Amino acid sequence: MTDFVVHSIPGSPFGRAVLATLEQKGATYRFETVVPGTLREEAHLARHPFGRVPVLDHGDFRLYEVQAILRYLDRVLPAPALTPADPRAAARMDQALNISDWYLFQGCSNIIAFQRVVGPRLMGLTPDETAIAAAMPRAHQVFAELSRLLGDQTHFAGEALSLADLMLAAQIDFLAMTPEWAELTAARPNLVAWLGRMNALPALAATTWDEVARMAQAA
Ligand SMILES: N[C@@H](CCC(=O)N[C@@H](CS)C(=O)NCC(=O)O)C(=O)O
Repeated sequence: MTDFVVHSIPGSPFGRAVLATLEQKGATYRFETVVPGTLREEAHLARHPFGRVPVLDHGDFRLYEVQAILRYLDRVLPAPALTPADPRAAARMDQALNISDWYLFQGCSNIIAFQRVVGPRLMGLTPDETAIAAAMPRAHQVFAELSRLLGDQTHFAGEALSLADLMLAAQIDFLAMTPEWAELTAARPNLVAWLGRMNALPALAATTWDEVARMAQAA
């Protein structure tokens, strides 16, 4: 019996960040599928007034917005800690989380990963090459900055895994499935090595699109 319920869509990178955090904490949870196309319907708007996923239920407490969910999980499930104790390392974690939301997702992966992976797989769409090409300068800017911030550290907030790594890995793993990945990382081998370390984590292996689709079927 678990009191964590994650409402999401298999394939959602935001949903994966939440699931990977629960896995990393060793928590048990239940996955509830939100059917794509029903996000603006009353039943889902009652969970999330902005019609997005994921939503977390913890007993009678309901929460949406991934950063809030991740920090909440790190407080109620304190081990292993996923927020550095050092204020500067914690600030780097927060910075990386916001880069993920504001610059990596918006205008970069919501275009490139959508056009290359999500649209074709979920909706049978043909990638819009013009939109992808227009997003590449932004993608290079974001990858250059992420590479600079990571430097020769093993993780974004230093030497320990943090919430930022789980969020960024969930987003960046999608871009790694696109042909643009080679160009974006050609001069940034530290990002390739970091993603390799992330994907070796059981928490990320347990939350790939296919694994989450299996969870959805089993529910
Ligand atoms: N700021 C939101 C973003 C969540 C988000 O954009 N989720 C995507 C799925 S990965 C979504 O619900 N998209 C549906 C839509 O835009 O209609 C959060 O942090 O939870």
